[in-house]
Amino acid sequence: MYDLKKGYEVAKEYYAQYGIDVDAVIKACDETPISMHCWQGDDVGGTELKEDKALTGGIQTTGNYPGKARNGEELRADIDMAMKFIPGTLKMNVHANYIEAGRPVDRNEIEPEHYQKWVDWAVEKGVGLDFNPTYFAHPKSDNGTLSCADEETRKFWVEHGIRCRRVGQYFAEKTGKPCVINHWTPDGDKEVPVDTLGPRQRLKKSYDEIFAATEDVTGVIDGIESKVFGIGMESYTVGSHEFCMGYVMNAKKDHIIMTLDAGHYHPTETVSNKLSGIYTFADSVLLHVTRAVRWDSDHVVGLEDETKAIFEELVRMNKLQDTYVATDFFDASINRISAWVIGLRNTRKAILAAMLQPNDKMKELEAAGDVTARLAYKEEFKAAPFSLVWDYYCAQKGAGVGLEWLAEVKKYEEEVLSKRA
Ligand code: RNT
Ligand code: ZN
Repeated sequence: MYDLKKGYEVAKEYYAQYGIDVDAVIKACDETPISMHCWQGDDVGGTELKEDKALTGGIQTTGNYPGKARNGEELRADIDMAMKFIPGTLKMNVHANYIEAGRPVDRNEIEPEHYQKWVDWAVEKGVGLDFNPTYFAHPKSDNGTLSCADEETRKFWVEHGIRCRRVGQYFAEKTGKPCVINHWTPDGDKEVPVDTLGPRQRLKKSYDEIFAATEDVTGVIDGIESKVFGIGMESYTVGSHEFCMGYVMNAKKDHIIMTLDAGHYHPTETVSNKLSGIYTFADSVLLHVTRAVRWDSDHVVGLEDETKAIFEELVRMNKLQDTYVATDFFDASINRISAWVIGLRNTRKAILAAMLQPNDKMKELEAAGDVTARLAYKEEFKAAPFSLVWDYYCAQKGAGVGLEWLAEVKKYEEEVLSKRA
């Protein structure tokens, strides 16, 4: 290992030249919560006690890497392992299908206590809990959920949404931290339907009913997530971007916000480009950080241009503290703990990198019309000694410097994961 302290001192001097206080940046970065998704650990399978655990709803995990968690205990053990190597404030993002009731419980019957094991674990670790209704991977989700034309089915899913908000309140009460709920419905069609309006009107009605029935719920924020298409539903998505944006803006409720998943837009559209337009009208946004490779969210977050651009935008707008940052990916082709570590470390790195820039100086230059200097500054910082700060930060947090985590995760794979059938 090189001299971390020396490296850090050099970096501090480098950034100080541009008026950047590295210690203050590290503190702010460290305090920014990232909500780590539980579903990377078992390919979105969940812990419901039911026979058919097939993943439906137009999402897919690809790969068959051995060692996935088979129950809540294994999943939390794996999460503990991953969290050791992810510096900074974390929350845990639980999906409703990660229920542990000790008996089969259908989605319209879930109760807060069915998630007690997550609550106990979170309280012990001092992390907050977020939640997600699971409007997919269920026999009643095949012909639509909240937008379903069959009234009985639609009501079933409305009840699920209602119960999820009550679970969210319970999480908030027990952890003392707000619970961010993300509502994503897979509803869509392989062909363009003749009636494209009806399903959207029903989806609106369902959300209205969920929120009306739970007006007393406190401590919960609700993201509404849109999507461009799902596998098998390529031509029409009920909860499109326009629909979800319209719903949120029209709801005019502080707790109802937009969820922007980096993998849910056309290939040339970017979330980084949408943020300031939305923040002109909204006070808060929920982010699903993922790596958009052609479709959706199954690739581990990379420290790549779009990930960096998202956080640069948020930092430069001074909106990072108003944004709920959550990860969303599910790669089954590599060691799943490594997937978490790589993706979450990259998310944290992107936050740190965005803060370690002369953002005020660049704003000044831009305001003064010096577009030449603006470009010069932007480009210069792409080669700044970022990793010296990152390594030091990881060391301080005991999160493993560089690739130190890899050997430990491999050891865990050998000792624990490989023994799982
Ligand atoms: C799917 C959405 C959604 C899911 C999770 C598992 O396209 O991105 O957020 O990934 O609910
Ligand atoms: Zn998502």
